[in-house]
Amino acid sequence: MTTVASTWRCAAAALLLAPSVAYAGGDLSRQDPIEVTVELGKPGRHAFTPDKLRFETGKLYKLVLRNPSNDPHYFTSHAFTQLIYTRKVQVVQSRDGKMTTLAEFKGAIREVEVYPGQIAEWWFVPVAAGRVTDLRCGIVGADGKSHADHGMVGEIVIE
Ligand SMILES: [Cu+2]
Repeated sequence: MTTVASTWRCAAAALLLAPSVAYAGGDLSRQDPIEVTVELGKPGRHAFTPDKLRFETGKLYKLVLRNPSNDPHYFTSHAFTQLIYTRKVQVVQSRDGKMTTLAEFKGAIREVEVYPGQIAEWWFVPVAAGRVTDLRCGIVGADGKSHADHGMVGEIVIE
C-alpha cells in the first residue's frame, strides 16, 4: 500500500538526485589547465623550487617540470600518484621561441626524470585529497648520497 508519506519520500529523493545529474562536470581532464612550474635543481644545488605544492581535486593541472641545472633530476612521489588521474606527460622543447611537443605518454605514471636544461609537463586531475611528504629525487651523486639526502625533497597537499 502506498502512503502519502512514502510518495512524498520518493519525490524528495528524486529532487535530491536531480541536481547531481544536471550539474555533472563532464570530462574533467579536458578543462583549460592551471599551470604550475617546479624547478628541478639549480646549478650547484639539489632542491625543488618551490618545495611545497598545493592542488585542488577536480581541476586540471599542467605541472611544468623544468630542469635548469647541470644534473638530471627525478620528480618522484608514489603517494602523489595515488591521488591523481594522469591525462598525459609531455616532453616539450623551445624551438624558434615556440614550445614544441616532442612526445606524449599516457597511462599510469609513477615518476618523471628530466635531463639538464629540459622540460616535461605532467597533466593530471587530482581525484583524492591528502598530504604527502615523499616527494624526492633519488639520484645518487659521486659522494654516495642521494639528491634527497642533500635536501631535494618536498611536500604535496591536495585539498
Ligand atoms: Cu636530483
